[in-house]
Amino acid sequence: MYSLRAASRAVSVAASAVKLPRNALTNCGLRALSSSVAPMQPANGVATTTTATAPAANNGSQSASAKVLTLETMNPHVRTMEYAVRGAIPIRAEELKAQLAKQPGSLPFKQITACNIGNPQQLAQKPITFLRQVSALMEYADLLSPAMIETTRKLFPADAIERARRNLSFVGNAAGAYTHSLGVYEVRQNVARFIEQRDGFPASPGHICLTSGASGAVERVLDMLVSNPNVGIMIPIPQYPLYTATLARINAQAVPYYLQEEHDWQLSMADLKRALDEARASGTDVRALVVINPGNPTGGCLLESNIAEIVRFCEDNHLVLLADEVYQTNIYTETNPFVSFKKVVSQLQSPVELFSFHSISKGMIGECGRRGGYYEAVNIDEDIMAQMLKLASVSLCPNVQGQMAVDIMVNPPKPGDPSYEQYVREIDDIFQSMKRRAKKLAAAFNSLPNMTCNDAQGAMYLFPRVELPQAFIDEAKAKGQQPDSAYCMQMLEATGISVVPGSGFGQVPGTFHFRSTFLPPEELFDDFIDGFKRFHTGLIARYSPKI
Ligand code: DCS
Repeated sequence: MYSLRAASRAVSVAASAVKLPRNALTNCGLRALSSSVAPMQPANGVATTTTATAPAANNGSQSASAKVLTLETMNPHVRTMEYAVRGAIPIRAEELKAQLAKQPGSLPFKQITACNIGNPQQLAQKPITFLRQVSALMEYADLLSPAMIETTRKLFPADAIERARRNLSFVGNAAGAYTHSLGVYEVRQNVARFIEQRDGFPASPGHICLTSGASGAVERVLDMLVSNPNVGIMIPIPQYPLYTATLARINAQAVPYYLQEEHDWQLSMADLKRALDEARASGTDVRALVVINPGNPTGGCLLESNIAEIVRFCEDNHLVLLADEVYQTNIYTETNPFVSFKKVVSQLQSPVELFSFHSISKGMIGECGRRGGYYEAVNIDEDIMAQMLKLASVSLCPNVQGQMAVDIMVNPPKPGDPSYEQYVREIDDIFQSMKRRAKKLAAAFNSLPNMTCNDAQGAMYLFPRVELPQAFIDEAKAKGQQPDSAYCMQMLEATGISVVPGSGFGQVPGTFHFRSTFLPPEELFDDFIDGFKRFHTGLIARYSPKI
């Protein structure tokens, strides 16, 4: 079994054993976050020596008990990968959670507050009723049979019943069967209509591919782009570590550009140019630019004028544009409304090759575990589209319930439908609550000594900057720990709050951040903030020079 301790060990070994793709990344503080806080430990209770297991039949010259698959023999690119969102701190949080379950009262807090991941339903966000009604009916289609339909009508609104019937007809009345590898055609048609209505420009189902979450979509596009280890992909710093992890796994170069913390994490064209020029001058074959808008972990939302500059930049510099737009409905600012890259590319009639990504995990839908998402391919060569279909077909199809949730996200109940009002109310309640929580947490962070935080214009996270006292930094370094990781680990041990150190996303060297979601339930928010404040002010007081 894959124990927590083994997982923790894997993270720390990965972190300490290998380098990230290019030194540039270590220059932006994106490196081993976990080795510093989860030093390799013997696995208690787990047989670690091969003598403990029965020797396998082996006619080779190796010792009979030697494993074929070891840290030394495994794929080094997988070993290199790091993914801090589920790194050493969340792994320790799982251990503490298990301890609390076994021995309540044994820790200075009552529960673990998982602010390390944008996983709203884990923190008690209610699922959207219509989505679950349709899913339930599709899962147990007997409820739609003549024998049961009268009872079903008493429990489900007519439009949910109708939608389930229609969606089942798209999949041959078999929700458990494989679909087309690009996803159900009718769902892709609805995605195309949604994009057309959002942007005012045509979209085609033939250019849409449904995927198991946006993660699958991003990985597939990166797989297509990277043909040799010298290929570079420009990524923002700070970034969502799916990008660095995937680039490490497929052995490509991450070319970092910096977002500007002092300007609400906006993207600087000057820094894009600097990063591209430097990478190309050093021989890297830079092929694509990733933009995350709204930003993770920053929450920054790009202005339309900036998006247009980015499109022109890609055109001028022969770069494919990857627009990660999974937070497109999580926008809390009036000044920076969401504008899609597809819209701007269409407005400019740009020939730039664009992939844009969306997901059911975010927004107000929050159905992370259903694994639904899509990408739209714009201006992509038809031969490449055929290759992408082949690539998709190897994984057979994205999971069906994820596809159906995409369908509801892009084609929700309409005015006049029985479920319309409830749907709109549920979405709006979640949205307003997220907006309040975003403001409240940023205000709390900004009220504290040694801490500054930009408001979240969008997404689900805050990325505050912490001025760690020199004595704390020195102490962490003396123990071989990264200071931001040590800070986050101490926060977890003192409060049960699990966040991710800034080094997991990348940050300007010498600065320290952490990422926290603002997803804890509103009724627990004051306690959550109080716990954090006590921890932070206590730590700052303990380590600051006494005057
Ligand atoms: N892109 C961005 C910017 C994300 O933040 C995430 C998930 C994804 C893609 C992938 O999402 P799905 O595969 O679920 O569609 N964000 C992770 C995070 O930082 N917290 O939660 C998950």
